[in-house]
Formats: sequence, structure tokens, C-alpha cells
Amino acid sequence: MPRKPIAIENKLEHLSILDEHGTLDAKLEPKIPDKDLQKLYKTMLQSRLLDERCLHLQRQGRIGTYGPSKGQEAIPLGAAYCLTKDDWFVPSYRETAGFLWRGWPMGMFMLWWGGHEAGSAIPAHVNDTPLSVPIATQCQYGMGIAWGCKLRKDNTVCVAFVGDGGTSQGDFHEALNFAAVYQAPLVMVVQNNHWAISLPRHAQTRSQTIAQKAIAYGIDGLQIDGNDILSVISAVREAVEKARAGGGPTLIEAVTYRLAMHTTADDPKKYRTEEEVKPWEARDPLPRFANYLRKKKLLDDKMQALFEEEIRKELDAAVAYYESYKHDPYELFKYMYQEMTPELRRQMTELEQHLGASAPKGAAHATAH
Ligand SMILES: Cc1ncc(C[n+]2csc(CCOP(=O)(O)OP(=O)(O)O)c2C)c(N)n1
Ligand SMILES: [Mg+2]
Repeated sequence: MPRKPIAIENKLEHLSILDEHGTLDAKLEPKIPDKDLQKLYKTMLQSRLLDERCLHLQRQGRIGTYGPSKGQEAIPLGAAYCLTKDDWFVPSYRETAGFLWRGWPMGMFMLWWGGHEAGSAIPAHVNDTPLSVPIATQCQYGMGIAWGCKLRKDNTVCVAFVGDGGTSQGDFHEALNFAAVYQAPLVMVVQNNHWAISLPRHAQTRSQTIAQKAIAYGIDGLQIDGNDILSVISAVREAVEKARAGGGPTLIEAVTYRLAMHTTADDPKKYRTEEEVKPWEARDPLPRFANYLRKKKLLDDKMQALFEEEIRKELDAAVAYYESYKHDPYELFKYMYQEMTPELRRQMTELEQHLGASAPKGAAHATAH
């Protein structure tokens, strides 16, 4: 028998609605109330200013190693906008603008980067998981949570995030395969920011796009301009509605760029050129969204100044909260399990003996938070 082509049912598209010059494809413009557009912009600005403040805190030795999300604000923010509070938001570590939309206090975010366990204490009003630094592990949480949503039949869905580098981990593939087989309501958003620390996207996978990996799992895949919040909202909204209606998972590759360093422990000048970064600065999601709002008369200089003033006051209060936080030296033993293991108890007792009577007693707080 001769070889013959296999007809694979798929469509792979790229979506861009607001280009880098602020030109709108009006046919594709998603319906978003004016008030929401303004709140989204303020949150994007808040994320950018929080990022700047955390960088300064790190440089002054007042916070731990910090991983900026500058340039990637539109992706987690647009995605979070498409969720209800009961839906699940499963982040990696560059979803700052999404955390803010979900109502995470900025002081809590600072506690996380300051190394405190309390930075993982998600507010009770949302179904979110904490920042996840072990690469791609959150893909499995997202898949399991999405499967749970389906089994509970409570009409909720899960959006999980991973980086381009994370797509090389087995966790990513296992999660998507499982979600596809069980038709779990999972939306997997890949933040393709072109770099995994110093490893460029082209060295990460031989695939032409990350979105096309969806074809292998038998699910829908879509590539979008991740620096355009309108594209993000449009794509995630469609995927969330499909998942909620029982249509199964979607893989969205959101193309963006990490404008800052990987973390404060990294110097990107060692592996990438200014010429590479410059065009991406022109595609920054923040001024692009601002231009769109200005054209719609939803933003002006006065409003911009007011937003900045309000955010800076909130930031000052968040830093004050973070820096006055009373550290519990025993908290690191208490988060992992409902009941501590004998080995953890032994280690905590050892620390108690080491710290002496001056430190708060660990045993009194022995159960998990
Ligand atoms: C399991 C695991 N392996 C390695 C690392 C070290 N590490 C931290 S960030 C990173 C690169 C991640 O790149 P990407 O997924 O593209 O995310 P980005 O940092 O670009 O947002 C690596 C390898 C880790 N944190 N976890
Ligand atoms: Mg990356």
C-alpha cells in the first residue's frame, strides 16, 4: 500500500485585534463595558508600578530575589477578567496583574517575594493557587483542579499559566493529554516571552509554534498577540465559555516578551542584544491599551495622574504592611501538611531549642493555617 497523507482535523490561527500602533480591527473588538476597560487599565498600571517598587525594594535589600513581569501584564489580566471568583486561577510567577484583578493584596504579594509563607495565604474570596516557581508543576494542579470542576459539576473552569520554557517539561504534556482525554474544563495559557532565563524560544522546541502542540492532544490551539489585552480577553473568553459548556480544554499561546531581567539575580545583557529588545518596547501592552482608551475618550491626562497618585498611596501602605509583618519563624514547618509529620515536629523542636525562649513558641501553632 502506498503512503498517503492523513487528514488531521484542525485549525490553527493567530489572533491580533489592536496592533502595536493602536489600530483596531473593529470587527473583532470584544464587548467590554467602559467601566471595566478603565478598571482593567488601572490594574495594568498598578501591576507595572508594583513591579517597579519591588525592583527598588530588592535593590535596597528590603525584599528577596524578584522576578519582574514587565511587558507581560495583558495576559494574566485579560485572562483573569474572563473568570468568575469561583473559577480557578492557577499561576506560575509572572501573573502579577492577574493577582491584582483577583483581589490579592499587594502587601501579601510582597510577603511572598520577601520569603514569608504568609505570601501564599490566598484570600478566601477567590479560588486561586499560590505562585509556583518549580517550573510547570502548576500544569498538573490546573489539570487536576479542572477535572475536579467537571466531577463536581459546579460549572466552574480552570485557567492555568506556564512559560515557553515550561512547555518542555513532562508536566505540561501530561496535563494537556489528561485534560484532553477527560475533556476537563482547562484553559492552558502559555506565556511565550521568548526566553527561559538565557535559553531562547527557538532552542526550546523545534515546533514552529507552541499553539500547534494542541493538535497532538486533539484539542483546540490558538496563538494570540499577548501584548494586546483585547486579543487575550477575546481568546480566553471563548475558551472559557467552551470549557464551561463541556467542550473541553484549549491551549492558548500568548506571544509576548520579557522586557526586564529574568529575576534580579540575572543580567540579560549577557545573552541578548539591545536591538532585540527595542522593537518589543514599542509593543508594550500598557501604552497600547492607553492609546485605545484615549481614542475612546475613556482616559485623559488628568485620569492618568489620578490613577498614579492613588496607586502610589496604596503601594506605600503595602510596603508599610510588608515591613511591619511579624515573622513567625515556625511558619515554614506548618504549611505543607494538615498535621505535621514526626520529622517536621522534631525539626521544629530543634529550632525552638536553638532560638531559645525569646522566639514565639512553635508548638502552639502546630496545625496548618
Ligand atoms: C523544575 C524546575 N527546573 C528548573 C528551574 C529553574 N528555572 C527557574 S525559571 C526557569 C526558566 C523558565 O522559563 P519559562 O518557562 O519560559 O518562564 P519565564 O521565566 O520566561 O516566565 C528555570 C529553568 C525551576 N524553577 N524548576
Ligand atoms: Mg519564558
